[in-house]
Amino acid sequence: MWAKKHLLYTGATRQPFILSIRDGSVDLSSFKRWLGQDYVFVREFVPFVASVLIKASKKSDDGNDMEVILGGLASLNDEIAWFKSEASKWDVPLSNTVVHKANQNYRRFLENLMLPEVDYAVAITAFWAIEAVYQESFAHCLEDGSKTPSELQDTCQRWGNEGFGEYCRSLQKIANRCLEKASSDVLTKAEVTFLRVLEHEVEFWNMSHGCA
Ligand code: HMH
Repeated sequence: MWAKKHLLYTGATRQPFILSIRDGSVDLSSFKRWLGQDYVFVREFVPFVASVLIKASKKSDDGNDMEVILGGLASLNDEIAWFKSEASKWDVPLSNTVVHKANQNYRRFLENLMLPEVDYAVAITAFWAIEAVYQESFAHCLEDGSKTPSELQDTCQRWGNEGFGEYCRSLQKIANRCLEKASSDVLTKAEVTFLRVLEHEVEFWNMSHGCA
């Protein structure tokens, strides 16, 4: 299980689309496709994060969880505004977007995770993994030696910046705390959910890259 996780995590954060941004060879039509599709994704991600917030308010024994998740929701507010301005800069229409299969599948997966019977530990693990993949992927495009095109720097900064990294570590801490106390049944569900997130992330990059 651990080997599989590690392999998939590397696959999700070092996927060819990300590597093409990092080495400057990225096809801008791929980037635009990603932009339009990710906006649609984020509009489903917001209610998912809201559902995690509700679970935190009911289940959590640590008062700080709510603040961290609420901070995440606040940054999604900025993110939606950013998508709108970025889309107009790139001439990507945001209404009537044809939602690609991989995106539909990912959105359906999130919908299922919003159900009240899904344990807080499982939902927060998914939430952390979803954010962490973007953080690690885009931070990789900002490292020394990367040749990320200047017009994509802003996108990479959005998720690759140190503050976002700190926020991901806060989510990870919450998830770890919940998992330490979880039953083996919940632990298994969280592991499976984590792997599913990675698979959906890989599919999402593949779709953007035009290989799906
Ligand atoms: C597909 N995964 C996808 N889109 C995002 N915006 C994030 C993760 C991080 O918020």
